[in-house]
Amino acid sequence: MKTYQTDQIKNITLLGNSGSGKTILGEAMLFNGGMIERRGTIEGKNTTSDYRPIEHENGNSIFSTVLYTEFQNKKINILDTPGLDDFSGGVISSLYAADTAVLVINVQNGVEVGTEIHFRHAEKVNKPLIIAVNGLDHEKANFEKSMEMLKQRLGNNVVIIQYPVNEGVGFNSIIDVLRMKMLSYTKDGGKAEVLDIPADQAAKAEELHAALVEKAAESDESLMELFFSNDSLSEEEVRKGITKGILSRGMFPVFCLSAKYNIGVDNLMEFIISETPSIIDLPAPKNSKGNEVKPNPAGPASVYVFKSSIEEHIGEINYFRVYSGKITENLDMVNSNNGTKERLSQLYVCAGKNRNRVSELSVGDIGAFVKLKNTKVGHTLNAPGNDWKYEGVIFPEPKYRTAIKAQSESDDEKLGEALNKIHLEDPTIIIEYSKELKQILVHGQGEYHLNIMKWHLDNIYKIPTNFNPPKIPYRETITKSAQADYRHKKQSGGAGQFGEVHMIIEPYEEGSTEVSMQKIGGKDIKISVRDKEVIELPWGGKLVYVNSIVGGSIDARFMPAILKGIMEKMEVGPLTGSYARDIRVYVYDGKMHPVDSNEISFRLAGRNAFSQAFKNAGPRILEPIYDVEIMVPADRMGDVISDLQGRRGMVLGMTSEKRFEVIKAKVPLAEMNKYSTALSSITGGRAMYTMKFSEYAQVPGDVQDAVIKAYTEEEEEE
Ligand SMILES: Nc1nc2c(ncn2[C@@H]2O[C@H](COP(=O)(O)OP(=O)(O)O)[C@@H](O)[C@H]2O)c(=O)[nH]1
Ligand SMILES: [Mg+2]
Repeated sequence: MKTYQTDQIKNITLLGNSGSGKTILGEAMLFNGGMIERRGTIEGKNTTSDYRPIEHENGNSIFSTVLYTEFQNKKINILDTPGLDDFSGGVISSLYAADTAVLVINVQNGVEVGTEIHFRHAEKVNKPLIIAVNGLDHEKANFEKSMEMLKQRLGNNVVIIQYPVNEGVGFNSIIDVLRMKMLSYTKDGGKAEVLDIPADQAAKAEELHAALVEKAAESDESLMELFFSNDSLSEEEVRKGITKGILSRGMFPVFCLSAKYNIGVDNLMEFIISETPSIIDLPAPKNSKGNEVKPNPAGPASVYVFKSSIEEHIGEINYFRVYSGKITENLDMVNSNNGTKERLSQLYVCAGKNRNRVSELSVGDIGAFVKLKNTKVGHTLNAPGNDWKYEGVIFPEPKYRTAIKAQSESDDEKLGEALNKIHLEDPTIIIEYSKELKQILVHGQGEYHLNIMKWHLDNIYKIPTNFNPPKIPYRETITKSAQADYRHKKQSGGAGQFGEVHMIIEPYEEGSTEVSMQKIGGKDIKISVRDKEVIELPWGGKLVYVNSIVGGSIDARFMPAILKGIMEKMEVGPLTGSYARDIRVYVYDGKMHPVDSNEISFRLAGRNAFSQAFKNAGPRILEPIYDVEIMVPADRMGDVISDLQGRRGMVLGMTSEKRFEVIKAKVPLAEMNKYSTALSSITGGRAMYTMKFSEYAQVPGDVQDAVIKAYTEEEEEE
């Protein structure tokens, strides 16, 4: 296979709502490049991109797919993405690997939920974007309405390069106001016949041409001056302006397509080859040293793995993009994430599940390797002697969770392995083995996302599982001071046991200090701090352990045993068995026996004294609170806020951004169960949200009662 040089390579990602025709467009691009002999269809389950069993089952894309094609002796790498927001991981990593996003619009519907969401993803990473209005052959095609919606929702940088002459059934002609030509297709599509603009279209074409020229001029000062002095620009000058406009996201040009009939696709490919940015034009990525890595063919070899997958008969495949130098077969590289040496024994370029062996890849190109030992998505490989790492793909935080259990215990180990593989292929599925909750938790982007995962467990891995409600990691703490004495004594037969501990416990707050006098039950107890230990608890919060023994009533050598006893109770809180936190303990008095005192005795005395004191110290249950940020269209804001209030949420603020409102709130995790599904039904799928752990807070009294009741019932059952 031919080696393409950096200036011969363009990387695009296809974005857009589910059903807009991304996969079919990718198929047409492969066909036009001579990569495939006939175009597959969704219904025929034979497209290059949707090759996985779940995609055949569902009739749409679930994973992102790497494709490539050739056009005019240049290479276009294409990343086809899933349209549903639950699978945004594939969209985000594809945006990372691509230089330009092609936003596909279903012209029957115009701007849909997924259109807006994908547009936001591209906006977030400042990715240049062009628009392909697809499906113009459809009887319900409505280009005018789609344009109106595009301008209204995506703004005035949307500018027409093409419009359809005869949308609807029989659609075959497009006016291109950049070239000022008409593109006409036969019923087989493919290559356009380039004709003069017919008289009846001249006025409209002129008007749109003028608008395009003006927009192109805006992107460059010298073009603007030329435009003012000559009142027009040459096609070459307009193209220069468009290229600049796309690069700065000052322009989102619109093209016309029927991907199904392969109409307009050749022209779009030509435009991508000639006008969209390549790796050379885009801001260089930064390495771990904060230095820009210029796309230098003579530089040290460096690649970033943006996607991993597991394929039948082959195993793990890693897809990478070359950031510097030249990648050749049998090159020795070092994984800078874990220091492993890797030899690139086999190098491929991929179109779906089809792989072609290559011997060399240039900067900017996308390829794949197999059989690496320790390299996974997110890793960087460098020529030996270099330890660059890139900032990398930032996947969205999980926002939906469930507990999972194999139906048969004998599948437990197999389930663990399968879940690890699933995470490798889709980093937005996160597996957590919670010792605390005694559950395996699976975190993802939504209910549908996890149902698809379950489909894979059932059908591919053949492991029947059940989803269960995830438990909440509650915490326990106290709200006031309390005192307890406990004597542990066993003196019947054999060696005796004796230990007596007097302690006071109080709530610990960050920055607070020990007090010298405690008033307990009307009695003043003097405290003199001799020693203290601040323990950072592994589950969050602190325990402060204060030794204020006076007159040697307990030997210092027994203090660790008392602490051990306290910690046993901190790990299994007295209310619900949850971890306890934020408590200060003063051990201020006690008694020893000259013969019978030992560590065990003091451990038990410490544990029981602590437990008693805890119960009298106004114990409270704490629950995890999450910071939730919701982007919502203005007309649905009221509904979303009242729903949040029903979830014990506290709305902190609202701000307006370009095309939507942003609500910030704090919501208990216990109330966020199935939120993605609920939000979607309130807003017709038009909202997006993120959630992130914020802090622990006390639960209201009625919730506390309910939680304790549920815990007690569960304990009784066991
Ligand atoms: N009429 C018509 N149907 C199309 C066109 N492009 C795609 N489709 C159909 O729309 C459906 C969804 O297409 P697909 O490529 O899977 O959309 P994706 O979800 O964006 O990848 C399929 O049934 C396609 O056959 C088009 O240009 N015209
Ligand atoms: Mg698709």
